[in-house]
Amino acid sequence: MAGPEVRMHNDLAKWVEDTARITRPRRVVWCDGSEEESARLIEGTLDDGTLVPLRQDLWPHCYLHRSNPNDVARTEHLTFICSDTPQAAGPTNHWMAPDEARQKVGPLFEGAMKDRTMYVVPYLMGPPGSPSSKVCVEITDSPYVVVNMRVMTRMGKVALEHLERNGEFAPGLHSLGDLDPERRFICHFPEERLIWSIGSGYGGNALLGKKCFALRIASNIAHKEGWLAEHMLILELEQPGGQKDYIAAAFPSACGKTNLAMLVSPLARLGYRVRTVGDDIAWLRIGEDGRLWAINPEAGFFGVAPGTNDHTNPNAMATIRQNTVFTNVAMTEDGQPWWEGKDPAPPPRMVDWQNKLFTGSGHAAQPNSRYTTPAHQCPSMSASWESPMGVPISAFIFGGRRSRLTPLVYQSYSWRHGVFVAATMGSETTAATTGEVGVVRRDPMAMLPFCGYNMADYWDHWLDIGTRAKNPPAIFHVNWFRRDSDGRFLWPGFGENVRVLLWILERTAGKAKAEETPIGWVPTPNALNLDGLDVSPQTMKELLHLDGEDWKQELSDVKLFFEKFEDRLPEAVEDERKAVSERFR
Ligand code: OXD
Ligand code: MN
Repeated sequence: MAGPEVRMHNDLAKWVEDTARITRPRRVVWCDGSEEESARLIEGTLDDGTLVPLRQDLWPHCYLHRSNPNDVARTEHLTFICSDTPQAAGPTNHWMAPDEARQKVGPLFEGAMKDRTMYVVPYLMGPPGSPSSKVCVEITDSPYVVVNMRVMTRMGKVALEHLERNGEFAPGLHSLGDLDPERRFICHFPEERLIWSIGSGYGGNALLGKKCFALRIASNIAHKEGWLAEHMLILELEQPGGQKDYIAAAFPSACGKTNLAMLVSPLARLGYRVRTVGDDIAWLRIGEDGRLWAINPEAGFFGVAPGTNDHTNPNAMATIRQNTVFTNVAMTEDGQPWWEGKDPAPPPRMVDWQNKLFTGSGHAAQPNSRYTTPAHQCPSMSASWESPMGVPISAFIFGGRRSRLTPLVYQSYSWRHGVFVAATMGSETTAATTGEVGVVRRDPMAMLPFCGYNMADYWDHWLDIGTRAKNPPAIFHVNWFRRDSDGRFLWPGFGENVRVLLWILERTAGKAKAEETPIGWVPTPNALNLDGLDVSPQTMKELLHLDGEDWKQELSDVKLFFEKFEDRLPEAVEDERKAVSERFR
């Protein structure tokens, strides 16, 4: 039998009925998103051990979940774009024909919810009342997913109210299945705005509003409708006198995105303050003023725990003190969550993420362990974070981990050149992806795993946005991770990154000193405000240095990368590659 099929997404009741007939749950529960419902769900998950209570006097309403050990990360090789043709998905996505997906994955849903409860979770991506917001419905058999969806999205009543108004929703069907990686599939059907996910309970594979809808499906919708769905944080930078500007930034996971979004400015006493609008996803539309206006479609943070502490991200630490679900962290003897880097020394006794006594070898917390926490609890949230029209973006920042190549910061010469810079960004891999750690992976716009259609067409769409927006953001590239010859980081990072943000903002205002180089505008050695910071002129020089030989190597790698896209590669992007190469001759 073929799996559930949805063509028109205006009949919720019918879709739910059809799905229940196929998945055969014990009962069906429609979620309203209320406090009482959440309390009831949590109680049930505490009874069956899905959630473990943490020490409630210190961590009120905080719980720990331990996933199946084989289910701890995004699984790109099992993630498919099921567009009508392979060309529509492009060479950087895994493609499965829609019919094949129906035949291969559909049957896995048959009886998958036997003896389980099927939850119907209506949710809204975007602020209530925003014309940019979208209604989705996730059907899932995981109460853990429901509890997390309530944190990450606006769930229940508010979504149904929106649905009543415009009648359209994007359906997503999720089942834990048997958690066997052999029967794990995350399928996206862009033509139907439909998602099927089976065999995983891990965040991005199971909380369907995030990567599956707000990026893979939404990037398709945005392509058709003329806007952008991006893997970007959004931050507000306030200057002395109160002027507020907004910056959106894209980095591959585990490059400090959440830390940057919640940065505590060491220059606050001078009036330079940073506030958070979003930490992971931005939806951007061209406003009447020709600028790009961004909303954060999410309502919570799904952050990586290891490395988070009072120094690296005090705002995140304050946010997660209550109403937070931790996944795959360790637990101290007295019931507190723990992960590598939380405190200078590990506690004397704890159990690791698999509930085994931690002996000191290996990791106590899984390296990709996470917290889901409500955004409104974050002390640095901007007053505009739920503004229905969004916030106007002055600059885009792209970046990755590069221990040698790229300078601390540089500015592209034009929108077109900026699209090239973003399209060719690369980063050394980390734990959030599966596979080898520490190799350079090209990750255009940090969208490699998230762009739901042909990446070359996506670049073309970016070029088109730049032509249509009369006042688009300036485009920059940063690298907080450059190392010296002994392997030490050259730049202190974290809060000090505000100094780079200030240079960026000054550049958008036509100020701040910069030097013309083959790759773009690079700050002159004393252009950054280093007041009170112990970074020597020699270090600054190293941070801004360009090595011609390294860049030639990089550009030949880029050429190879571009060849994958064959004749779909936009000419303008290829011309930019040639122009940069020419400047290095
Ligand atoms: C994330 C990711 O979880 O990008 O945000 O992996
Ligand atoms: Mn992300």
